[in-house]
Amino acid sequence: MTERIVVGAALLEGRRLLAARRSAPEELAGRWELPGGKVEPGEAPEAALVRELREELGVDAEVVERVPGQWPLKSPYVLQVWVACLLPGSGEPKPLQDHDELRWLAPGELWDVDWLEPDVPAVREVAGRLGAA
Ligand code: 9L3
Ligand code: MG
Repeated sequence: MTERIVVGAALLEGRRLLAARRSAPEELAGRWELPGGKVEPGEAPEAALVRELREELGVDAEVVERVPGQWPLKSPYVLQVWVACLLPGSGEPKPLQDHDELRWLAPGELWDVDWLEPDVPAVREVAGRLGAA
C-alpha cells in the first residue's frame, strides 16, 4: 500500500517546544505529541501542517524546516516532522481539537512528558538543536 504522511510540528517559541496532550482516541489519550495530522490527498505536507495547527490550536504558523527522517505509525501512515514557528500576532495556541492540555517545554523539560513513541526521535533531534540533547 502507498505510504500516507502524517505531519507533526516541532513548534518553537524561542527555545521552548510545544507539547500537546491527546484526549482522543482512547488508546492515545494522555500521551503527548507534536501536534499535526494526516496530509490530505493532493495537499503539500507543509500546507497540511499549517492547516492542522490552525484547526487544532487556532494559531497561524509558518514552516521553518524539515526534521530529517520519518517514523512508522500504524500502516500505511508515517510521521514526518517540521520545525515551525508562530507568525507575529498569531495569538497563543489553545487545545481546540483532540488535545486537553498544552505545554511549552524549556530545553531542560523536554523529557518531562510521556511522548508517543513515534515522536521520540524527532523530539531528540530538536533537543539536540536546542542544546539539550
Ligand atoms: N500521530 C503520532 N504522532 C504525531 C501525530 C500528529 C500523529 N505527532 C499518530 C496518531 C494517530 C495518527 O498519527 O494515530 C493520525 O494523527 P491525527 O490525525 O489523529 O492527529
Ligand atoms: Mg491531529
